[in-house]
Amino acid sequence: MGVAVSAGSETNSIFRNDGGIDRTLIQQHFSQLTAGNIMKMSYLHPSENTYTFEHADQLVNFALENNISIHGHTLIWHSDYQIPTWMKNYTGDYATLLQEHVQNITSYYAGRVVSWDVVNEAFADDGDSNAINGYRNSLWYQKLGPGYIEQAFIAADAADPVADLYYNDYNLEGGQQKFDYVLAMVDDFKARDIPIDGVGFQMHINIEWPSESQIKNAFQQVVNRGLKVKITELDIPVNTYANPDKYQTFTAEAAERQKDKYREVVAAYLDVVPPELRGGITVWGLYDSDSWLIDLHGRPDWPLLFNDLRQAKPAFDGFVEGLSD
Ligand code: 9MR
Repeated sequence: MGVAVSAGSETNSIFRNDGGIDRTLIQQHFSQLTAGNIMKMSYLHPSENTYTFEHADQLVNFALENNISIHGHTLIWHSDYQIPTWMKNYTGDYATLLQEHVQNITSYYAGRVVSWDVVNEAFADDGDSNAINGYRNSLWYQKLGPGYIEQAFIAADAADPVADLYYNDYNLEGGQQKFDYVLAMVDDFKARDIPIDGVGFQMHINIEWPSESQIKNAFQQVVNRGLKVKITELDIPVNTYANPDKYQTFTAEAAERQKDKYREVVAAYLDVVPPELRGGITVWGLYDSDSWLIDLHGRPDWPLLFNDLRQAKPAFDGFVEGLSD
């Protein structure tokens, strides 16, 4: 049971003066933390010869003092805003850059971080006209070709052979072709002994999509390959792309539908994924207004387990029912 948190000097940091209520909530309900932002590339490695671990260390120390594990997010990502400027402008050897970046961070946290999203979002969305053989046309792809993904896994494994290494992405669970490309990569990695332990399903879904059978089928594909399944970024908004303005307030009906979907996801996970392949379930934020979705669409939503008063919502009860189903 994990949750993504704001930390360091972020607005909603759990370490701000009145963050005690959030830290208590975390201690009560969660056994793993992911940094929502502060362990991304630009935060940990802002210039070529500078690594800034201070804020991440504060989070890692808080977790370990409370018997909470840390899932590292994320070593290599395409996101323009999260690639430090020096990396974009680099004129040296990108293979060395990538290897050193991954190895330095992974070895620094070896023994303190139990698992990593080694590469995040390397595959393109269905219909992306810039895609190349299914790959996202990212800086990494442009500099190194598809081989950058395995290079990152090899470097992470060399620096920390114990941590679980995940490939992490969104829109894998709704029947998209993107998932086929991910599975082909997994099969190729396994055939060539490239070290990978699991697939992270971000699961930024909503109350209407995907269906239970789509979710189960996607998990099953990874289980069939003997890899771990981790739900890494779960949130379930009630307003959807198809119905963007349906709920202007969080009605009792919306809360019940959301509760049902949380229960469905958790129950599907436990049903399909055997204990030894469970990487766990992480929700992407602690309380509703902490969610990235609020800023994204500029429309109201309530996607998480706790409301802004830090009270458990029906969604929380749905999650618990899913665990006991
Ligand atoms: O929730 C994160 C938000 O606060 C950041 O502004 C954004 C860009 O760094 O990243 C969000 O988290 C993303 C995660 O790192 C990767 N999967 C998608 C998440 C939501 O955009």
